[in-house]
Amino acid sequence: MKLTTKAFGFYLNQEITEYTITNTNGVSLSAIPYGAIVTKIVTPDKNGNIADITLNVESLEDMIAYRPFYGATIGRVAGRITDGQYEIDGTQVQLDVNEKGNQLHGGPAGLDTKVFEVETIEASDSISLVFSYKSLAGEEGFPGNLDVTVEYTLNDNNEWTIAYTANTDKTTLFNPTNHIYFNLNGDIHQPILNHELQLKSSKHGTLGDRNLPTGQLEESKGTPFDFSELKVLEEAVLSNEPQIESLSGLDHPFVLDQTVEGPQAILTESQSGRKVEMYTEEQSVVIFTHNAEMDAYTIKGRPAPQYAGITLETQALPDAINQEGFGNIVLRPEETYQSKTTYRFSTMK
Ligand code: G6D
Repeated sequence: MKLTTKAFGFYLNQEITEYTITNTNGVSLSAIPYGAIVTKIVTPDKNGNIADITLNVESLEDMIAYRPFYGATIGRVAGRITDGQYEIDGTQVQLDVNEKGNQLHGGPAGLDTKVFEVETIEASDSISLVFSYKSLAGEEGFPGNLDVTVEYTLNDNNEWTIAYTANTDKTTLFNPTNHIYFNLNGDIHQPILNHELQLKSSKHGTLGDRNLPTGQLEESKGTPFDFSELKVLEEAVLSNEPQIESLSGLDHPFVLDQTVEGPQAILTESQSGRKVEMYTEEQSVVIFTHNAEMDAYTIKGRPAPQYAGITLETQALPDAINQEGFGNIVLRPEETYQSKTTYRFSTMK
């Protein structure tokens, strides 16, 4: 195992360092304290050729200017909160809003825009980057001073584990995720439609006005949302199912079966032979297939194309605070939030 660092850029006169953990199999993970953003993950394909299997812009300037959420830590609450409002213990809370009157991904300056402190932990078969940040009461409208740590560990079994811990001094909400986009082709200019996906999920959430969850969970069996067996993404993403066609792809939460063993998700691409298995303690995963070309910025000289990557965003269901039966994202002062998700990288023949 090896840990290296290099200068990545400057933010508010502060140098931002990129940390790279490389294991003995040639798998590496790089991340920066700005937004605890994962800047790349390099893995070998079945022939031993290494490539970055994530989508990201190429500079800190672009991350700041365009806020694409690529690889970023999302919080305090991932996804959309209807009208940026909720009621708790008889009190109405109005959050800062940033998309069509709703709050998306933590608000106008969510955790993905904050500079975290970093500590490193080096063991014989793993290295961890521990990012910590104190989110002050009132930030983005949320009550409570919130101490957050996001720990990334890469080990010699090619497992990347994300461990979140948080404490608050006043009742608040917390439902973080990581917005990593995978492209197992190792080239973001080749769409992910050729990837295959399997999910241990039998229900998905539907979306309505302003992309907000309708509050309905529907059975996926026999629909384009059915990923009970490995299925080529193109079949779902290009389907004319109204929920999918109106968004030009997937942007939906899937409820993970709680009674089964992981991995709860498997993503593969047969030409490279690359495979990602996802294990999580979370109840759901949001699958987003980068449904539009992003031409405001370029990556390797070209706009980020439609279907440049796929996210597996583990979390409690979006808008849980306003939807019956969507799970609990309330964090109280006497509690400690803890949650882990692991992505395991391997190759098939
Ligand atoms: C998320 O669900 C959302 C998308 O709608 C959004 O556009 C993206 O993040 C940036 O996955």
